[in-house]
Amino acid sequence: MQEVKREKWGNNFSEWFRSVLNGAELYDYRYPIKGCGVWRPYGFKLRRNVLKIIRKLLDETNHHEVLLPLLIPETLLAKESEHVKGFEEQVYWVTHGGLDKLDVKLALRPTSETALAPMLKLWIKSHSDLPLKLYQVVSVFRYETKATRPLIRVREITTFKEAHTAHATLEDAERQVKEAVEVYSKFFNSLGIPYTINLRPQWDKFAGAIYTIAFDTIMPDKRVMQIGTVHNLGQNFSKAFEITYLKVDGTHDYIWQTCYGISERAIAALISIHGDDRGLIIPPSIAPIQLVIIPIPYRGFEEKVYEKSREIYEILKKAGFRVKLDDREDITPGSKFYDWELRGIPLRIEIGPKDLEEETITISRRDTLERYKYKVHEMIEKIEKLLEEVEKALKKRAKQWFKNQINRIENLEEAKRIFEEKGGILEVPWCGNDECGLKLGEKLDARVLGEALDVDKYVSKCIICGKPSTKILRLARTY
Ligand code: PR8
Repeated sequence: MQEVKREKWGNNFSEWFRSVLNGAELYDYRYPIKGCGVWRPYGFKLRRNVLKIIRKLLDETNHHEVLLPLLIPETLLAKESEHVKGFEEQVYWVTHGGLDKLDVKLALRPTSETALAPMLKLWIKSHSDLPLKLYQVVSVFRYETKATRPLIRVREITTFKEAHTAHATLEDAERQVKEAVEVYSKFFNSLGIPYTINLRPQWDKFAGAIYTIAFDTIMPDKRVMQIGTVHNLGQNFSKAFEITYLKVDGTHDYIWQTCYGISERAIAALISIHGDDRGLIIPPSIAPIQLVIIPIPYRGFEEKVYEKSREIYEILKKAGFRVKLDDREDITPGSKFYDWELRGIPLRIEIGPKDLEEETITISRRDTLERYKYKVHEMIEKIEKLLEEVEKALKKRAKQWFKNQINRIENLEEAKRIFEEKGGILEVPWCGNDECGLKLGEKLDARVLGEALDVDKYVSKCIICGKPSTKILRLARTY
């Protein structure tokens, strides 16, 4: 039995990640603009399957897909003062149309709150127009000054799924925040990406929001990546843009808003969390190719082996599997194994002379490298079951690994030691005071992820000031 190794994956993650993106032909980061990459056919198919899930979840909860312009005039972008302050260092500007200098500079959207606002003002008249739940999947541009990395921190975010909602009351906006958290939880669950849910500290909220809730996952190098955020915007934008609606009692009020977004970071997490030293392992439910058939020709049996392989391919395709027959004749089966392992195809089917004789197929699992033999007449049922098993096993392994990277500690010295040694997420009892959070962040040279929202009530003493505490604060080194 071959061994599943995760040494390169864990110890040299950056290099592993780049070599997998290139080797598996997912995403090419050699485009001559920093922070921009190209989705290649295989990566694009994976991206499409991931987007299918989020679109379904949003459509089912009464969100409607729209498409807003890429350009935002400076006058609009600058209307909400916190928002523009937060983004001013990250905006790309269009200053010319051909040879003419533009009267008003145009921003390449870094996000679309201010593009949508003047339209909401036109569309929303009365309480019967609310709630309004919209989303789009587009490119946004951010001139990131921290180190850029393919998919993880890009300057053209090509897979920005942003949702924007409008409500009659604060309560309804709060309900929407809960719904968004639920939608994202389901989304990440279906990709098998484990996460924690954290209320970001006030100093780290979205520019223009009253608060931000974030989904944070842990990457193989034990550093934390923010993979989704839900923001309650209160009435900040509606006041700046004067978006009001007619209430039932005949008076007017400003609308309440929320917004939430994910990006290709979800795909980066998916790729990273399930991989191993041989490359990707894609969960069967979203794998562009679930099964690859590799003929093993032996002298004298070549034609028969290829013929049988084609026959099996047709049967499996008809049964609804996403299957690929690799019948390239100029490449050895060994190199084909390597190719498809790197691309993370969940199951490999080999067909050799022995299989011809015995009316069988030989199957190998990508996640555990275990091998099985099935009779052809029962293979459909067996493969269905095996795909389900792989899906479950991947999710379980990811969850287990994730759990092991979270350390809850009540003593400051021990917290320091464990955090230095193990990285990952540190959980400590916390009085709720920002100052204590900041102090601890400085002591550990870590980022404060915020208050854990996905834990049970916890009575203890604040690790910094010693006052009674009921909250858990999370910290980590982050991307
Ligand atoms: C909003 N407005 O914009 P957010 N590369 C890859 N992914 C990124 C990058 C980047 N440079 N920057 C952010 N993300 C709100 C909500 C509309 C939608 C990802 O929120 O600025 C992060 O996972 O928090 C982030 O959580 C998400 O986009 C939303 O961005």
